Amino acid sequence: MPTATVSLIARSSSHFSRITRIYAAELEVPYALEPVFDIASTTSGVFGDNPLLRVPSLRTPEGTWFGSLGVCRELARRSSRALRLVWPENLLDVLGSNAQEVVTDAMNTGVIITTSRMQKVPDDNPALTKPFARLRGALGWLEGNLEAALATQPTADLSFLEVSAFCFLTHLTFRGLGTLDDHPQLRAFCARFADRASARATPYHFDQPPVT
Ligand SMILES: N[C@@H](CCC(=O)N[C@@H](CS)C(=O)NCC(=O)O)C(=O)O
Repeated sequence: MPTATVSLIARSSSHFSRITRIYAAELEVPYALEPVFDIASTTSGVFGDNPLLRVPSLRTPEGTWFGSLGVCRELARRSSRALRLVWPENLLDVLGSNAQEVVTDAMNTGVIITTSRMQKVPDDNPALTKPFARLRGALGWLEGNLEAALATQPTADLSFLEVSAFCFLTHLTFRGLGTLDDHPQLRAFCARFADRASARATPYHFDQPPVT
């Protein structure tokens, strides 16, 4: 069993973190998970010195990589597996490019709503009207376009679009931010991706601090 030389500063309940955990599993890069228990902290040290005070970050001997995309790229460089990977900049078709934009923005919108809820802002607060409408719009658009967008991608073993879409859609129901009841295409996509060992190994849950 190879030992981990990198640490993932992340949360098991976070959709951006799950993207990186799925990449690490697919790329077979071992890592030590350093859960961030206090997501509301304003101390950057809690987030691996990420000044944005967000997860995930990847601490390596060379430095710490901030954010899911940068972390996944570094995991790919550290992997000895020759996987064919599709990154956002490889999505040259309008559908693929827009799908990545919709997924990433919707994930950020999920963070806004979740953060507001943590501050006891009710869902019917006018400040959340547009974020919820944006989520509904994203779901409707993805229902009609995600499969076609994925089909425009170059042949690959793994794409950032499919991983981030899976993490976004499954997080939506985990966090009670929305439902896929009226989105059969998206349910089918999630069921398909959920079959991967990397998805099965990274279910959402809330990290529990050690009892002292
Ligand atoms: N651009 C970043 C976004 C990371 C992000 O928003 N992470 C969320 C958790 S899913 C977070 O740290 N939320 C806490 C906060 O925004 O204060 C990425 O791609 O990793």
